[in-house]
Amino acid sequence: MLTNNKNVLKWVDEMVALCKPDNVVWIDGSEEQLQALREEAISTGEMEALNNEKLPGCLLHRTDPTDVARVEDRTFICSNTKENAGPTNNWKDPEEMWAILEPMYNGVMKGKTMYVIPYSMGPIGSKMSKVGVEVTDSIYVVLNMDIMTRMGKDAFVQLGDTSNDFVRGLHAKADLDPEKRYICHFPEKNSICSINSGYGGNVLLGKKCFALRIASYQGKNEGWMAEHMLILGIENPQGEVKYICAAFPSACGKTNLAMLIPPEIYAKQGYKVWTVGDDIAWLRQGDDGRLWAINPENGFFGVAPGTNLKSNPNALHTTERDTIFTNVVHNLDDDTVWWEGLDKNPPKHALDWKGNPWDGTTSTEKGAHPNSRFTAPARNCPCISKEFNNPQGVPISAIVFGGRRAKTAPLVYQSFDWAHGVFVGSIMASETTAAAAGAVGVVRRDPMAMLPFCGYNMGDYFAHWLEMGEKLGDKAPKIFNVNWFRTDDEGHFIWPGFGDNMRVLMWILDRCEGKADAVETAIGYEPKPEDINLEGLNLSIDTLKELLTVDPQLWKEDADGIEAFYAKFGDKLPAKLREELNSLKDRLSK
Ligand code: GTP
Ligand code: SPV
Ligand code: MN
Repeated sequence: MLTNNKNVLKWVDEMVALCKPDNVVWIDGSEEQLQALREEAISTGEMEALNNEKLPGCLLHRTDPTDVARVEDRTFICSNTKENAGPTNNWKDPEEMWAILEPMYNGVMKGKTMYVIPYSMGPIGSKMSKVGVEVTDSIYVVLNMDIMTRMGKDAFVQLGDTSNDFVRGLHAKADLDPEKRYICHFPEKNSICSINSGYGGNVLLGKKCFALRIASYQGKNEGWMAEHMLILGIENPQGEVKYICAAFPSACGKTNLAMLIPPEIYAKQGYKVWTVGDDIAWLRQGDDGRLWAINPENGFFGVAPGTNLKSNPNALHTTERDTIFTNVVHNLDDDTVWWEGLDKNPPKHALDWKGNPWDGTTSTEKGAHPNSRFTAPARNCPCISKEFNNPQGVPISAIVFGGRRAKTAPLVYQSFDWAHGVFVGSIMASETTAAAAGAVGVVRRDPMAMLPFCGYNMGDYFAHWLEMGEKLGDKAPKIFNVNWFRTDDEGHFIWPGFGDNMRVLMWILDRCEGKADAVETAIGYEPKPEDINLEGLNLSIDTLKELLTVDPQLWKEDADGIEAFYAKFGDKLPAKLREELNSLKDRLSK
């Protein structure tokens, strides 16, 4: 036992009595214990060791082929009332849900070991951090939680001996039956239950389940925010760093933006980019009145396909050691890994993500799953911010929203003010991706990139955003929207994206500092085309102008879509947002 905290001990006893494991192992976080678990997982085939010279400390894992992404239709917010979960979440009464779950958990760990994982979301010692305890029957979960969180006995020090303020997470792989897969959140009880899955976002309960769904609910009650946002710092040649948060839906470019390599024109002047986080931000008003952010995570659970030395060298270098690869190609010639978009040399003698023989030189099937992932420690990242472990976090100058929109949204625009910025976030829409089960490429509303992650009524969530703006007053970050994904008539992306996105971020920071001009349009402020630096880029000013066009017809149609979306919230929709929609319509018809 690693703690004397009676609340923890009592809950773990209850979980043991329910799941009836043969053994219980408390995870202290020591390298010795972790190494023994790695060896055990390798001996049972749960994980495979990779080439220890080329990829030291790296492991490969395959999930069940029916279990490769988050499952939004099996994810529930079991608030005390349906209204508290709101119109965008699946809801079930907590008691009814427990009546379904309890028999499934009863004896589910017979013949197995239960691992008790204490972890901190956020740096140990930070007032912004929060503790969770996850019990699981999966070594894969333990080893991933080690990378993604501050795991082990220090988390119990952070919790203290008497506190009851920890998130209880119960996970069992059971038999991976998709029909019996449940990812359930009980916000009022600080607890999460996950069963019949072994895939990242469904089972690493510190991540989406706690750090977004439960934490967003806690944030509303406690006056802070938990958001699906990256955090990056841009250092100017004088050594000053300004920080930006950006919310994009799953697989829409957060990891890539967070680790971007500055284009030559900026690099040669001495600009640098630093990564604080790539997926989740916890935001709080600081003593100085500004908004401060921490990344509650300790690693990156990143999309593998498309990651290469050109698109994201920092991510690739981050995965060169002590990384877990999930559902990628196994190159049997040298025991390394491969995925689509890594390079133009797919291996000939390989196993695909399902473990079947695969010849990349002839196969027409993809070798890696589109949602294959790497789990890599933040400390490996060549551009990790020196503030990464700062318990205060970093002060935020700008908040950026964005999604995949083939046509409607321009490359970048700025909101008129905070409330209009909340409107801009609330009307976000994006094409769906492989990060969640279901159709890919379908446009849906995804406010603030939080549709799958808001742990309470999204109408109340919008109101909370508006309240935060009132508290922050003139110290509030400026709010922007970007779209890297506009396509031409043949469906090709027009904007080069990746490192070149910094050209847009520079305009954003200039706007925050009052250094750049703007053009007022119906939807917000846009840059003057000449204010986006295109030096060294093979892109004409006319193409840039096209990227900045706002088609009133498309926007009128979009406004109807927003109207329909807003209607779901009934009187939970803040009046302010309806006013913003009406003003947008007025401006569009002028
Ligand atoms: P989650 O981890 O699911 O939350 O995703 P994420 O938002 O971190 O997405 P990520 O950065 O992993 O990018 C996902 C996909 O988008 C990858 O296939 C990238 O290659 C692609 N992508 C990222 N940035 C850009 C960009 O600027 N332009 C284009 N065209 N594609 C991009
Ligand atoms: C996402 O889907 O937004 C992810 C991956 O970051 S998961 O952890 O599976 O949610
Ligand atoms: Mn994500």
